[in-house]
Amino acid sequence: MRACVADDASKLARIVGDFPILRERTVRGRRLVYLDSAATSQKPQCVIDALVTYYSTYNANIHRGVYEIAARATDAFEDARAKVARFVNANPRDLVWTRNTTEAINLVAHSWGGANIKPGDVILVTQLEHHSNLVPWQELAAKTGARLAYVPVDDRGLHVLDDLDDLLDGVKLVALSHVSNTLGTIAPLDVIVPRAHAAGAVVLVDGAQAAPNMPVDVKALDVDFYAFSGHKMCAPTGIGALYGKRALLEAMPPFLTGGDMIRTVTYEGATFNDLPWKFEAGTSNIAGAIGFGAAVEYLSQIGMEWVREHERSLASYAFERLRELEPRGLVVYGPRDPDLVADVISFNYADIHPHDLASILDGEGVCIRAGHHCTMPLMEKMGWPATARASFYIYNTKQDVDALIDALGKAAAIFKIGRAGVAGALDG
Ligand code: 7TS
Repeated sequence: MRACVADDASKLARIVGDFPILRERTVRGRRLVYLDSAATSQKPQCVIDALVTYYSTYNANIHRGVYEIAARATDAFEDARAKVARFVNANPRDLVWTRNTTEAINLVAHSWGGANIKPGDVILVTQLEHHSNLVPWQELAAKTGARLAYVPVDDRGLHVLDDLDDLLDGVKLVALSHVSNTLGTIAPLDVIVPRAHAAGAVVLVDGAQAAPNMPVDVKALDVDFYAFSGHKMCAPTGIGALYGKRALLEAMPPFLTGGDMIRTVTYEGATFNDLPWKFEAGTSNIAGAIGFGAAVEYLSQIGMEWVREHERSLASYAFERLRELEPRGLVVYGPRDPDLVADVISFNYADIHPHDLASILDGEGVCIRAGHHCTMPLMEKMGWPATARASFYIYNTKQDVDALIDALGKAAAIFKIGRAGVAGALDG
C-alpha cells in the first residue's frame, strides 16, 4: 500500500498525488479541476487500496463467522469504527454506522423523536438547513402534532441570535448544521449549544460539511447527536455515522429491526443487542466502514488543523480573485469572510443562469455545482432561483482557483458580459 501523506514543504503536491483521479484524469484534454467536494470528495489511493484489499483478501460477513477471514473482517470493521470515533473524540460504543448523514438524522427523528416528541412540542431548526436536516423534522412534526420554529439568518447567511432565548423557550430539540452547504456559514455552536441545553433541549448537529473540513470534538462541543457522511471526507459512498450521548442512545428504541441488532429472538418477541449494534440491522456496509477508517486515518495524518487552514487560505484567495469580477456583475453570497465560512462559496455571474455557467466551466475542465443545493427554503428566502457553488478540499490549489476565474472569463466572453454585468454589452 502506498504511503499517503508526507509532512514536508511539498505537502500539498503530495496530497494531490495521492488522488489518482486528480493525477491521471483529463476532461476534454484539460486537467480536471474538481471544485465540488461539498457534494462528494475524491478518494485517495489508500482508501481505494483498503477496499480492494478487503474484497480481494478477506471478504466475509461480520459478527458471525468463526473462520479466519470472517474474524479478520469483523476486526477490521470494528477497528474502523474505533478510528472514526477517535476522529471526532467519541467512544466507539457511541458511534453507529449509517448509510450517510441523511440516514443518521432519520434514525434520530424516528427513534428519539418518535419516543420523545409530543403534540405541541417545538423543534427548532435554522433557515439554512439542507433538506436532510429539515424534511425529517417536518415529517416528525406532522406525525406528532409538534411544530417547527426557525433561527433566522441575515442577508449574509449569518445566524441571528438576538431572540435565541425566546426561540428556545419550551423547545425539545434543536437541529442545526455545523456548516451550511450553500453558504459555508459556520454555526456558532459555542453559543447555541449551551443555551439550548440551559433551555432543556437536546441538540442534534448535522456535521456533513464540518467533519470533512475542520477538527470536530463532539465532547468539547457537548452536542447530543452528531451526524456525518464518509463520502464527503475521502471515504466511499454508502457509509456515514451517528454519534450520540450514551444515555440517549441507550434509552432509544431501535430504528430498523432484523438480523445483527438482536440479542435473543423467540416466537413471542425479541431483545436487542448492546450499543452500537442495536441500531445496525442487517449486513452493514463492511467495505465502506473499512474505507471510512482508512479515510480518517489519512485525514488525521494530514492534520485537521492543516485542512482548516488550507481551506481558509483558499477561500481568502478565491474571495480576492472573485472580487475582480464584481464590476462585471459577479455576486458572491454568504459571509464572504474566510474566518466565517468553511469549504463553499456560492455566487452568480451577471444574468448567466448558474446551470449555463456550470456547463461552460465543465468545458474548461472545471467542476462546480449549480442549483438550489437542497436548501430550497433558504433560496426562496434570499430570493435566489439558483446559485453556482465552488467547494474546496485538501487537494485544491490556488491554481484551481485561477482555473475557475479563467473559466468564468470564458463564460463572460460567451455571454458578452460588459462592465455593468449586462449580457450583450461586451466592452472589451
Ligand atoms: N447536510 C448537509 C449540510 C449536507 O451538505 C448534505 C449533503 C447532507 C446533509 C446530506 O448528506 P448525505 O451524505 O446524506 O447525502 N450535501 C450535498 C451538497 O451540498 N451537494 O450534494 C450533496
